Amino acid sequence: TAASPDPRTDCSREGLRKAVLDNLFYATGHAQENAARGDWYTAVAYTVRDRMLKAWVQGIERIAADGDVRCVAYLSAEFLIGPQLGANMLALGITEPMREALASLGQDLDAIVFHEPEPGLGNGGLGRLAACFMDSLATLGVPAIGYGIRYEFGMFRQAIEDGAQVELADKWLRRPFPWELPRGGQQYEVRLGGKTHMETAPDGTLRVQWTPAKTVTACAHDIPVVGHGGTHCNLLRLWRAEAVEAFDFSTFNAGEYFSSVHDKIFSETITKVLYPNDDPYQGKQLRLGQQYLFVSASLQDMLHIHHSLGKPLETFHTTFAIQLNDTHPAVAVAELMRLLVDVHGMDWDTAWSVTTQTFAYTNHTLLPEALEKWPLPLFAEVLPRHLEIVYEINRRFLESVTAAHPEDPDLARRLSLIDETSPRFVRMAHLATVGSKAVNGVAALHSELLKRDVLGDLAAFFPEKFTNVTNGVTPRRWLALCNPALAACISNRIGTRWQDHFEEEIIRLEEFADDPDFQAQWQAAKLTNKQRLTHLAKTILRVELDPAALFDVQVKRIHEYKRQHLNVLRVIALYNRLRRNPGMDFVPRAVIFGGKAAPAYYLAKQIILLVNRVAEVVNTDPAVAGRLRVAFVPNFNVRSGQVIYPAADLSQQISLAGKEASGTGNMKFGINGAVTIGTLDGANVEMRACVGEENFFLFGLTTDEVQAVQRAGYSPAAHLEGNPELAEALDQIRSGVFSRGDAGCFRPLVDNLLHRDEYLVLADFASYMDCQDRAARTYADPAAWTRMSILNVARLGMFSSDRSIREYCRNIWNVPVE
Ligand code: DL6
Repeated sequence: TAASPDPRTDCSREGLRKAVLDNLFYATGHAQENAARGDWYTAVAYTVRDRMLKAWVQGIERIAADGDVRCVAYLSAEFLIGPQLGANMLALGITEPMREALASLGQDLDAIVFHEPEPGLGNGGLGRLAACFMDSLATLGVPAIGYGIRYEFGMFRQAIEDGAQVELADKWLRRPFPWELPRGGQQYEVRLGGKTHMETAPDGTLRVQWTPAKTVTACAHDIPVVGHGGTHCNLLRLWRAEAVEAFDFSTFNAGEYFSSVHDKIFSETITKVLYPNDDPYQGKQLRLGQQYLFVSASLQDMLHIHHSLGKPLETFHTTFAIQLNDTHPAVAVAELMRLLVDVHGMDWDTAWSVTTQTFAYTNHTLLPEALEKWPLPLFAEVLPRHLEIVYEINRRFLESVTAAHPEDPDLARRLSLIDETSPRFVRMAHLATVGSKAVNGVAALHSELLKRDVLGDLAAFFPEKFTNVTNGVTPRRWLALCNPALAACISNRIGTRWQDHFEEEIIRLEEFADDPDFQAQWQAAKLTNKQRLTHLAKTILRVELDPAALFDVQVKRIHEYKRQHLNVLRVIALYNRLRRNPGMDFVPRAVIFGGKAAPAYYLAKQIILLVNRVAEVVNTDPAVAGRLRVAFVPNFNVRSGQVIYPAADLSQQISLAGKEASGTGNMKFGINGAVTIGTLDGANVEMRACVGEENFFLFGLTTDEVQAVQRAGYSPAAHLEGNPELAEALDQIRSGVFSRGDAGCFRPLVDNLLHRDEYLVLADFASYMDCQDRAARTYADPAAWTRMSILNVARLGMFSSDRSIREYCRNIWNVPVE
């Protein structure tokens, strides 16, 4: 007789049913009759996790045992992984049997999946990119470890109270997180503060000794990242800070009960909370501590793995290719030098050669103010030994600069790792560039502008290092999982291979772009998704959307350069048109916003308030009669994104040209069939080239035009003269029409637009309005619009993160990939 299937790996409907019941009882302590939704979630999650463990353990073994294959270590302060259950079932191919198993128990899989709290371990694009990359690495079978921080509180939860953003703590660990395994065996000591001195080593050489002020323990928590098909599993290893000694008995015995746990409190604070970006860096001692903790623990872990392979230390770079995701982990350059030179006694030149063959650095911003730099006194206080190492790297580097370019005596100042303006700073982007063998931007335009402007001097000095890898998103989560209706429609025509061969396969949809049957199915899928979002808007916002309206969506972080206020000005202008002429021919629109503002970013918070106040007026005006609706979806995150992207008809990518590094929301909208209205910024440029200019609504100044306007002296108010719609909208905002009569409410925002307008909102307004009108006219022709929508999806194959990862493997990491 055949052996009975293993109850922990059996993926049949019956096997899953039994396992869920088993876990329900033994993991949650509940019988079926009195289990709540959260208990069912836990039971299903454990059932799925069991089925991942074999591949997981094999993945770890492969990394720890095969020294011939270079392992990718992706160092990122953020991994915005999103809900795990649905994605893991999709990867294992057990969604349908699980759905049936649960249905037989009277449970709805979708409701359980939607119940899952999401670990908000990232701010936005950068952290989500890291998660898409982990998915692609696993799917392509590339051994990889993502190293990051296990924040106890992730990105704040955004509530909207009376139109304004309110920040609430994100207690994502309130219930146990079933997807992680704490690894007691993987703990490393990390030092902070103190001072250094010279000491003679036993071999007679002088060595620097670092006596830290504090030592904390970094503890590993592993999350599996299973590739599509379930055969390959990689690792996300997140570090949590813990006190070396939880409790100081001597202080306790002296009667100082509170002080006895002081150290524990201090240590655990390090990984307590994720910092929102767009905040000034100065004074964030704890943030430098966070960065150093995860970098140091990760490098110690890699050295441990390398050592266990029995390979000599000089070959460390053949075991690991380390990618620095922005500058947040850039202190790794100095830390690897410290570990090799101070701890392992390697000579400086060999250590530098190993270091510079190990690291590569991805830049993610074009905003000069977002380039990370640390005040020297703060850096010296937290990392005294690293500052010495940075000085030594800099001394040698600047010697080579001066030797190569004696004709440019100012070059050393511009390239230096130290910004000498007062107060002095360590320039992390310079440290990352000098210590890496490759530096890349994340879209073609971004990489060009990095070379030309932001890191121009460094790029001229190291031309061979600079390259581009355009971002991508995983078609598993961002199409197959989030949009089952469209995924089914696609698979019915071209099969399911597009899920892991997106670029190759999705293009085959092109031939159906004009097929009436296919168009009807496509429209039906979009309608299903719009109904899903309509339901969400109704339940959480009490806003009635009309699924037949054009769903026009802008979801992303709220920032002046992303220009949500340009979008609002447009809404006000449309509103005025409708009010003036209620009988006009008007394509009904639902304008949907979502996104968080950094808590200290005043103008971004004013923009959120303005959206909500405009919604209040527009949505209740009988003259509008529901033809224009405005909604702000609170707490935009991966989970709500999975509902919002699939429902969009029009994707708003309207940042000022030359400011958005890439954008990845643009790609998520695009592969879900939204047509883009956008500027020539970030990856929009490449997306437009792929889909064809006739399938993209382009407006606005180009990067060069922006620079020319700014050079000539930009006068925002001049744009009001020929544009009464714009003047009227600003006047209404200023006079209190959208602030319940309070004329002072939006004054800072309006004054900023009239007198400064750094992001040229007023300059681009007319072009944006014209383009919006073109989009509305096209939408009124369903066949033409649906054709555009299909062609957008069919031609966006290159924006799969699988393609990005292949490029990293071939051009940067030198790692074999299929
Ligand atoms: O590369 C991922 C993502 C880009 O798509 C966005 O354009 C860019 O704004 C974002 N950058 C950041 C910068 N944070 N820092 N530093 O989040 O990266």
